[in-house]
Amino acid sequence: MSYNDEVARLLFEFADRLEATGVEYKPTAYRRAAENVAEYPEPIEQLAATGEDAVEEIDRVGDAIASKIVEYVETGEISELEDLRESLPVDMDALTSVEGVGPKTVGTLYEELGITDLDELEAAAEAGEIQEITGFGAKTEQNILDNIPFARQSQQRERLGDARPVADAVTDYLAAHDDVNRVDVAGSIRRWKDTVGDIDVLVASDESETVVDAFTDWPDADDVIEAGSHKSSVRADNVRIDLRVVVPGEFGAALQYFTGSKDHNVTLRNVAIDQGYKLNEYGLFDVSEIDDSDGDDADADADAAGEADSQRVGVRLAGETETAMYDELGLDWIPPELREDTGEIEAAADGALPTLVETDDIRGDCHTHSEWSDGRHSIAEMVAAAADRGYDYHCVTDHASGPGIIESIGLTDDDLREQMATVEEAREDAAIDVFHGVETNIDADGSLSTDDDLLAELDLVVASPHSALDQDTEPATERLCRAAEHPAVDIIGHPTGRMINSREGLSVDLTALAETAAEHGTALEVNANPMRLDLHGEAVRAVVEAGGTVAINTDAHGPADFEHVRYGVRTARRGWAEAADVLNTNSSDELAAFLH
Ligand code: DGT
Ligand code: CA
Ligand code: CA
Ligand code: ZN
Repeated sequence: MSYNDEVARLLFEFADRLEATGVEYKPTAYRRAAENVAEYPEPIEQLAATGEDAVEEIDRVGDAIASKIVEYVETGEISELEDLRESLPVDMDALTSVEGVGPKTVGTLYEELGITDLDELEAAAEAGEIQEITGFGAKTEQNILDNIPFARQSQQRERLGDARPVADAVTDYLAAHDDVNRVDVAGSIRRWKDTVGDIDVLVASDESETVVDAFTDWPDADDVIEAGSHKSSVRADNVRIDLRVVVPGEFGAALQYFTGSKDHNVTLRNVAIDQGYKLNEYGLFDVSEIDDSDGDDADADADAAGEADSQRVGVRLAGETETAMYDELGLDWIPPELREDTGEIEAAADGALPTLVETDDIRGDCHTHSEWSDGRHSIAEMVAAAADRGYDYHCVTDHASGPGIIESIGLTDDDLREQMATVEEAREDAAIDVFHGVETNIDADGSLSTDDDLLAELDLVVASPHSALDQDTEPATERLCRAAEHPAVDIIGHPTGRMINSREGLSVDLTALAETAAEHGTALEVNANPMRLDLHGEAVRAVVEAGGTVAINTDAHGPADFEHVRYGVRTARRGWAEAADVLNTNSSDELAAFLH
């Protein structure tokens, strides 16, 4: 975790704890400051060394917050935060991960019932104690009880967007080591799953102990969980990282094995067995000439050299590269995103794998915000940033006012008409095409927040659900289908409204939605914000199979958010999407044609 992130995290915690004790307004100020600290481009410890005044240069950081930052840099703690922790000794992160439980509720639950963690919360809810508290009722209590399992699970898995930068950092670090021959991630992070249990890292080297030492010495590692001669685990930024070191000649086999998924590996192993081969983490072997083949069951944790040797039997067909592992089995190399045992092995055998969409195929973003709503930059700045990225066009889609949108943020129909002139100005100075749209809201019944005539005038319309996100499947599906059928709607934005690890979102009949959207020429969004990844991969598959279109958008609130596009692309790849399935791989002219 960068130092700035670490400081930001403490400020967020400070805000939560203030709010829990009933303080108003101040928490919001701390959160704003925390966001800016996290985004600040230079290491904050350098500013702190110059003094409080320098720290106050950061937007929205005043003297009270600046002095706490300096205190932290100098002493390693913030005494006021320590006091707050002592007076409210609760696991704030775990408790607030329960949907509907905010810091304020945590404060009340502690005061009234002494609840400090998820187990105690569950016990109190089961015993009916929570509904006895003033301001709480049986319904609230039941909601809490219903949401605890999801919260527990989300405590155990990291969002891809949090883990991936850590994985990039550790692989960069290892790649620079002299004794490291090759390094790659494996496991769910290589498959770009939306959440990961841990980060699996694989290194090819003949000097495993030196590499393990370098790994446990990684400056960003917060603690070492275990260290052996070929394996080690550390924790960094709250994620566990598992390292395995293998000899270069077996790197491809290990990479294939530890990438998984488990289901993919089981089916692949059967393909090998059918051909008289043996497949394991050490290689692919022809065992047809061996009478006494006892190698029918490869043990995942064969760490002892003797046991490993017993797995290296027969004639080695492949092991150094992953491509050769698949090739020797008569299969095309399968992109990791597809390795979920949902037909990819059959497709690889038939030479029928899709040519998956790539980040370089994306030619513009169709869902972005500016300072007109809750973005942080002017329209002209966003357009310039899009042009700098090499995009061919940029779409301005600020929030319309309506259900789920804070009044000060949303644009009324009049605001949107007024915005037209500003977009026109930006267009005149722009090196790329600018489309003027809106992100309007889909109400619980499927109606839209913005006037139909205005929607028809705009270049494009993103319609998204921002309220009533706990609807049942039937009304939720009807709601989104009705929006997809609206003649002015081009894209359904973040269709389920889920927030990974914090809100499940609408449980939609995705096949029905995909078919309706395909029929009406409406694209369904893959929102690339790593908090969302909505639609998820399986849903994208439904869209592709229905012959529909997805749009991979970052929902950028500032230029830095454009970087999230890779998460959207990877998610779309998990749904087997090719460039032709993606709206914004089109040229400006083709996009304009789709929008009409
Ligand atoms: P995660 O970490 O829960 O997000 O998911 P994975 O897929 O990264 O799972 P992990 O870290 O437990 O193991 C990494 C890979 O190693 C997994 O995808 C497949 C492989 N693997 C692990 N254990 C077994 C096993 O018992 N049998 C087989 N065939 N493969 C295994
Ligand atoms: Ca893993
Ligand atoms: Ca693992
Ligand atoms: Zn939205």
